[in-house]
Amino acid sequence: MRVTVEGGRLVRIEGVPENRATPEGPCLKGLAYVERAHSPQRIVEPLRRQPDGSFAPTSWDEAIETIAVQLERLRTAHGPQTVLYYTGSGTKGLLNGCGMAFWRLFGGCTTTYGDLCWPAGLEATRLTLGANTHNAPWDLERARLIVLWGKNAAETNVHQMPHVDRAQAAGARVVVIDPRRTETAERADLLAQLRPGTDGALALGLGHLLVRDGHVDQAFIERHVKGFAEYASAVGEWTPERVAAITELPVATIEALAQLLGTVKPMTIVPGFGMQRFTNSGQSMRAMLALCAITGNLGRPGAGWMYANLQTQVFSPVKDPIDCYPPKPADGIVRVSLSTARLGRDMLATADPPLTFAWVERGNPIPQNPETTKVIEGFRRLEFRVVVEEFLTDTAREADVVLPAKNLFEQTDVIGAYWHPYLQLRPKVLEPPPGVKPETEIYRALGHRLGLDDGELAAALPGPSEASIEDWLSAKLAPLGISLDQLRAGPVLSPEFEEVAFAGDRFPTPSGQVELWSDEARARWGVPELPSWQEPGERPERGGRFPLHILTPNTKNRIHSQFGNLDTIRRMAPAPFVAIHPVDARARAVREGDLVRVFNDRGELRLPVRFDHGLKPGCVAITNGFWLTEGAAVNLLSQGRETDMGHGAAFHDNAVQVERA
Ligand SMILES: Nc1nc2c(c(=O)[nH]1)N[C@H]1C(S)=C(S)[C@@H](COP(=O)(O)OP(=O)(O)OC[C@H]3O[C@@H](n4cnc5c(=O)[nH]c(N)nc54)[C@H](O)[C@@H]3O)O[C@H]1N2
Ligand SMILES: Nc1nc2c(c(=O)[nH]1)N[C@H]1C(S)=C(S)[C@@H](COP(=O)(O)OP(=O)(O)OC[C@H]3O[C@@H](n4cnc5c(=O)[nH]c(N)nc54)[C@H](O)[C@@H]3O)O[C@H]1N2
Ligand SMILES: [Mo]
Repeated sequence: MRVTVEGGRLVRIEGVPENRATPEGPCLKGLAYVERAHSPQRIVEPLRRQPDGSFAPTSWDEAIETIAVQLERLRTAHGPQTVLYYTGSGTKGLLNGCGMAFWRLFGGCTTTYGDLCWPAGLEATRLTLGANTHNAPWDLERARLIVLWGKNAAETNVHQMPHVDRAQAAGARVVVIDPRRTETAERADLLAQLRPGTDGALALGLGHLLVRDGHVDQAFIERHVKGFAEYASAVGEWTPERVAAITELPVATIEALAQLLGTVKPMTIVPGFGMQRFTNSGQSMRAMLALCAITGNLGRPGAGWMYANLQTQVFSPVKDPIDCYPPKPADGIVRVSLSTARLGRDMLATADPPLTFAWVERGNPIPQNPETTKVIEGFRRLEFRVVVEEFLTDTAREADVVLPAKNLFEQTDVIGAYWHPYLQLRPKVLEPPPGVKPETEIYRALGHRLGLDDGELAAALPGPSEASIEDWLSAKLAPLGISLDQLRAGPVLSPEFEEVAFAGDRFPTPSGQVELWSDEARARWGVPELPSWQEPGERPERGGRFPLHILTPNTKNRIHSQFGNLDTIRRMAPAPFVAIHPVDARARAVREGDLVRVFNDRGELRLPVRFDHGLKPGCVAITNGFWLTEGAAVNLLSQGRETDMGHGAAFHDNAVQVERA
């Protein structure tokens, strides 16, 4: 982003054409930072909870003193691992991730493993291809067939759409596979609205047809694919008729899809994150990935699997998935023992030592993690809670002390990406409001008060000056051969950047081949060595108590629980609603605009209905990220359940009923 500051205020945000992936500039949310940076709702001083439950401003000295007294008391009583250090996916960055260094100096802490976002797909990809990397974003323009599978790029990856458009203008076909008719689907030549959670079955059925019709790349398979013979025999039972019955897609649609996949090359599959939020989704992603392998659509321009690009995650543990798995080799300091997907339940069950203190930073776990009720219970059970936040979120409202957070314009950092291959400098362009300190300064102040070793503290965290921060960043970047001066000049391609991933057909798996057969899948996750499909854990039953499938996708108007509080966004998306197909509404005597209860045994939401003729009947949809205070925290309905691999969260394995309120 190129930002213009006038008189200490942000006045304009534009694109940076040097970043070839995002030249058009920001979406609505990016533009809304003009409002957000100076929002009157921002927390601009520490807040202390009062006996009556309200918050009152307090000084930094008092806030640090209060927190330090609690930390010392609870560490003495239970040891340092009584502290839960929880971070989410709010602003990321090389420096922004420095908190763990503080907690190590404190003596240790407890933290989470897994992730809310993408791990089932990451692990499926790693098992199959050996690494999570993909062709350059703009390479998509060379595809002749683009399959947007459970991905709504028009809302969640807006910068991908110009590449899709240009490919399409050059004659490419576009397929969308999604239970909802999304904005992305408006571009599609073919939309397959399958039953949620059945993607694995569809993929195995497509494999069946590709093998049956000889639409496979024998030369590629012989040299580079492990387990094809076993796979070809396993897909034998996945006939179009059986797959149609499972997916609720017409046989003709399945045949048409297979015809496209088998005959149009090069093909890129762009799988999203939505379809890997099920208990069966790692295996489903492996089944989908097999389609690239058997058609030879890997390691070629315009071809491949565009899921996640970790090329720029040069300083994140996600690079090494082993890091995200429990049990972590015990270093006696950090206990990595809570499943992010089961945060509430695991907080309540933790013993030896029990959790008594939480520090939350860059995340809003109460509405965003599964099973909101349990997460609230987990937080309320603690003796003391600190939340570092820009706004009074649902999680901040549970705190004993809220510390104000700087925003991304107020401290220099280096950032990577999920999808594009650039590392970028994010220089400080605004002074934080007078009462706001960046996390580094919060930790330094707390460290001094706790009597942590000055030298160690100084080695772990930079000082407040720009020079100190730049030295710190430079030291971290040096091993990568990147300098701050280079980054100052503009976006820098990651040293790991490849225009075409897996070019030369080198796959860093144990066998060096694409592994349709993976011994590690069985050994690590207890799933079959070959891709397979089984029903998701929670299946809506027609005629049962909870017959509807609830989807909680992302929206162009927010990033998860962020931005919804701004006027700019409110104008576009004033209030939450539940989308329902008129057929399902009529069966419940519900009219457009009626207030309904959306509920299951875990919770209930009361929302107005909006008809959506483009939704697959049997599904309802509420975008995730609304706050409890807005009455639409969707995770009141979900259960803390992990995906079959990678310790992701199976948000979409979730059945509900809808009734007039
Ligand atoms: N505007 C905006 N952009 C974002 C975000 C945001 O909050 N707002 N969040 C960012 C983050 S952290 C993430 S993880 C990504 C996520 O972005 P996406 O990958 O697009 O993920 P979702 O929106 O969760 O789901 C995408 C689609 O999957 C569909 N879907 C649900 N269940 C199934 C299924 O069983 N099968 C199939 N085939 N499709 C299914 C949903 O209907 C939805 O349209 O977006 C990123 N970009
Ligand atoms: N039901 C359902 N639930 C979902 C999903 C879904 O599809 N369905 N999607 C999941 C996914 S993919 C994700 S990634 C998660 C996201 O969930 P979270 O990781 O909790 O992320 P956000 O909701 O974006 O909240 C981030 C918070 O960090 C704060 N913040 C931003 N920058 C900073 C900073 O520099 N310092 C500090 N201290 N705070 C900062 C913001 O104000 C914001 O309140 O939600 C997950 N939850
Ligand atoms: Mo995410």
